[in-house]
Amino acid sequence: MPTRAGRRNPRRSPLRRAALGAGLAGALAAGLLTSAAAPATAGPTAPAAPAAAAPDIPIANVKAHLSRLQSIATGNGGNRAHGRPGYRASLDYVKAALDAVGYTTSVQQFTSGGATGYNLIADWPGGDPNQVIMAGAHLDSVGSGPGINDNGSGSAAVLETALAVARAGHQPGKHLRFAWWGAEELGMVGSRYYVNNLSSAERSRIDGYLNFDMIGSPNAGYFVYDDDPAIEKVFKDWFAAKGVPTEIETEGDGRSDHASFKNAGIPVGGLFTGASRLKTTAQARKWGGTAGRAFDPCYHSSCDTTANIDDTALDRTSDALAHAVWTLGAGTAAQPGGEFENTADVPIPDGGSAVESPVSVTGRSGNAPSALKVGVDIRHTYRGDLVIDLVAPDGSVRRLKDSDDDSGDDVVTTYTVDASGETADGTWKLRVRDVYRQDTGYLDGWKLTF
Ligand code: DTR
Ligand code: CA
Ligand code: ZN
Ligand code: ZN
Repeated sequence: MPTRAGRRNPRRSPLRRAALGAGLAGALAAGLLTSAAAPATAGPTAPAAPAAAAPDIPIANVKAHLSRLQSIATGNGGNRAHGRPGYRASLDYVKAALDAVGYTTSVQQFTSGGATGYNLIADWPGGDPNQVIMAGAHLDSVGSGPGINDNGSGSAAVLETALAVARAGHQPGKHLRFAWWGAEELGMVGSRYYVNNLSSAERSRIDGYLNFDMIGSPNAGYFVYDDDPAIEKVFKDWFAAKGVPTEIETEGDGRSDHASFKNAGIPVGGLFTGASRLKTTAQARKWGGTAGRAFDPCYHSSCDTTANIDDTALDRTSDALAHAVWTLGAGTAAQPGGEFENTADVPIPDGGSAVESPVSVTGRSGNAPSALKVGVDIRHTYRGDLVIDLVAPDGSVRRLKDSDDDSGDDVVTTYTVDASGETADGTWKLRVRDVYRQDTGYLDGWKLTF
């Protein structure tokens, strides 16, 4: 085993090394040190955390996205329609915002009406890949206008919720996927293409799809899709808690992208603030606005611009959207927060073979997070001698630290690794090796925090 040539730590006197050796020997004699400690069976030390509450979605951010979509339409012939440059420019805007904050995005291409169409799919790393919650909105407009309420409103609210997930570093039990559909105005073409191209296994992993098409109507009503009861309840309870009455959406079937998922047997839900139907007197009494006037008088018209939005409606529906994503994404059993540690001391052979310290993780469903914390506490007189690896339950190895010339003492730090590809439950190991002679130490303990 190599010995470091001429790079001894000046602070490292023979006396200091001898004292440490005696310390280790003394600890061994007292039975405090074991070579491969039995896996720590300490479960989550934190109480099972209730599902975290969704953050408020800033309406200013949502409206900033609408302004960008308006500019895109203005700069591309006045619309963002399928097959026109304004649509692809809209998709590029949304994709860039998501790529910038760590989403895994993909653009799915299809053809309709002789023109190329595109869906944008954005996966938030982590969560149980076998339990997927999707939220989506069609991004295309009709050819006659910029489509800011129909459906910039849904697109912007879904985008801002996805960005809020990233801002929060949110790690739900389920896997979150967001989608922006092409060619909805031609008959839900993009979403149907997506669902039809899922394998049956992929389809079975989608626990629910939430649709948001026209959620900022200027003469708004508050309609909740009358489809999956559990999803419907999440929305209705949220509005009830805010003192906002809702009605079930009776016209919705087949009228937007949720139909593509419902037809495949996937539970669906969503929100709608109304299109060309007229608001009744009774509805005006409970919601405000104007009776005898369409919920959105600019439906499919050139006047569907940024002026065609009711801020209160869009703020409420955006917050309800985020609430549903946080609530439905939490997973069936609220994931216990959780620290799993092994505090047994393990001596590290000087210039010798690697040692391992196991931790048994239990009680977690699905995969580990994309930001798994690995707390390490090693006492050593020359930390540059040390190579440290995290070994997942399936045996895959992640390098936490390489050897180097750092002559300092000890390694007391927390590493963050993307372990979202690993199942959480199982025996994880910290593997430590001292690759140079003359200095030695021991693993004092280590901890995984989910
Ligand atoms: N077809 C949608 C607008 C629409 C009409 N009724 C509903 C009900 C639920 C969602 C959407 C709609 C469009 O023009 O995009
Ligand atoms: Ca808000
Ligand atoms: Zn439309
Ligand atoms: Zn629409």
